[in-house]
Amino acid sequence: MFKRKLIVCILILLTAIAPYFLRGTSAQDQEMVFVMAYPSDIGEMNPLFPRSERTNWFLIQIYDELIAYDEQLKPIPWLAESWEVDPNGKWVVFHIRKNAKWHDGQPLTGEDVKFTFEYWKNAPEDASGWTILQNIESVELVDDYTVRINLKEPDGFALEHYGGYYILPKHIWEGYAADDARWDDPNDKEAHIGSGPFYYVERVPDEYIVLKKFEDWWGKDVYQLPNVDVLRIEVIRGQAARILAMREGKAATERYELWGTDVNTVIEAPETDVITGVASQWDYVLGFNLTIPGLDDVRVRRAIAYAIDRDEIVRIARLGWGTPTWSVIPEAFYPLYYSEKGRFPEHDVDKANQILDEAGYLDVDGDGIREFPGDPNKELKFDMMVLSWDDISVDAGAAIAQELKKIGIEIEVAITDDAVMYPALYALPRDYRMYEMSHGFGPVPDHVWYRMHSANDIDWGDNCYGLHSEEMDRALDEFMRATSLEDRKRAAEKVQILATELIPYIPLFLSDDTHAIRKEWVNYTMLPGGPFTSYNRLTMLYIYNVEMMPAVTETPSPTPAATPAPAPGVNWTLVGGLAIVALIVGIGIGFVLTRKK
Ligand SMILES: [Ca+2]
Repeated sequence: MFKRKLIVCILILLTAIAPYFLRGTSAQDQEMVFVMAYPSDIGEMNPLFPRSERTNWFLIQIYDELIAYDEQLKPIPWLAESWEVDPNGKWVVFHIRKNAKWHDGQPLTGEDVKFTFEYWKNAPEDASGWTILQNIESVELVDDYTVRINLKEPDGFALEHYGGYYILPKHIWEGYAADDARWDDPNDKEAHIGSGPFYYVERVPDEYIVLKKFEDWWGKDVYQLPNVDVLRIEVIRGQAARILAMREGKAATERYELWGTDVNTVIEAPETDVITGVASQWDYVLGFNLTIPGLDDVRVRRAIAYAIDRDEIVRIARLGWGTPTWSVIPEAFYPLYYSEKGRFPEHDVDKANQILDEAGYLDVDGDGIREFPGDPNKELKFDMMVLSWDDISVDAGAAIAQELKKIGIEIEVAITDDAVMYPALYALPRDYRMYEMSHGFGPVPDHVWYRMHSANDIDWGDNCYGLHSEEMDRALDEFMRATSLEDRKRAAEKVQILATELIPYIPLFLSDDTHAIRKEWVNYTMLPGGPFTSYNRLTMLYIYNVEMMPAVTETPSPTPAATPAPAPGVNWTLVGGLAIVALIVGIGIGFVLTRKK
């Protein structure tokens, strides 16, 4: 009898002190703060008009979409717990979760979803994904939590397309214009109410943004609440400064990849690791304004395509951390849809020069720069915009200028900030000649439609080249409408072949996904595009700081990281905690056995 009481006392005592050990002494009651370093501020907050992937990554924390993606880029349930898709691509039905709430506590229903699609469709044409929405015939509320989207033309990517819009609160935005200034007001907290795993707290433009974990998030029963309590986005200009911030513990990671020169610095630093191993979503391209004399001549663009030496560019701009891309649907990212027949030409300077000679662009005065046919006063000379805070873009631009010099085309590299460059490329009327930078890939290769269909030659549309080709439009329409894999692959091949003939832009390379991260941050999710793409919703649920949370007792990630998380050193607090747990279990088993007797 006495013995049993003693055991019970020990059990109670150990149960009481075990959490203390398991949490870790220094971290007890401390909030887990995750700091993401950005090279530049988000600029806008309106979820209908994100202009950069930086903004999208901010937005996915606050707003839910109907679907998300796993490591194989397969759609997984998100705000929609299930869906049905018409085999003929003419409708998609989403079943919305019944327990979702907005950050102000209001329930989220099918009304909000229907409102979102109608509101977004009626927004100005420069709203993100606007052209896709114009294919909506009607949005039906089947019941309070079931929304059916009926389409005018078939859409083979209907699930991925309509599953990918930020769902907006009707009770806040009904009656306001989609581009109302309220959306972008950092001081108007109600204007940033979403239903996502984090809620908006504060933004000081060009400095920082603070988000906090939403304890009432619907996903707590389906996935889990984020381990992180506070998500802070910190604007830190210059990669050297961001690496320093990481080494000093002021940032956990940064938004973009490391430049080649910094990869080894980060590997060698004791505080940081490099995450790598999946294809990058960053598609570096050389793009042309097709309305500019000279660049409107496909022979000039073809000569440039031959003059490009991708291996050299990857060597110079990426110090080898890159993968040349030969098609507008690169094999490295979309192996399913890549076609050998749609490859851009191999590097061949003689062929490039021959094309220009035959087209009549000759260097009449012998100064090394070619002139226009019959016009000795007009040289083949263009400026090329590159993105100032992206060293990869800047270095690749310099390499391209060297390569084009060899074929008598003079390039002046214009190093510009995004605040100058994006409007020059995307806002009408466009004001650029050539550019070289990266665009982000998404889970499905519909970027070819956005970039090359004439329907997207609109204000802030992705067809910033001004390409108008009936043949390309037809191939792209077939590609988007195909509902069988065979049809879609056939159309994708046609698109790739046409891109090598029309050459609105030249694919250059994907940078390898090289992310710097402080070693104590573990359990991120790897999918094509890396742990911090704007369609990777899992990383910010599962990532945690091992020093603050040595033992994850909650459900671990159903989608564990593909790359092994950095191994933590021996944590004696953890060992102590686990020893106590083992002791409790042991004594408990003993207790049960004793009772049985
Ligand atoms: Ca000349």
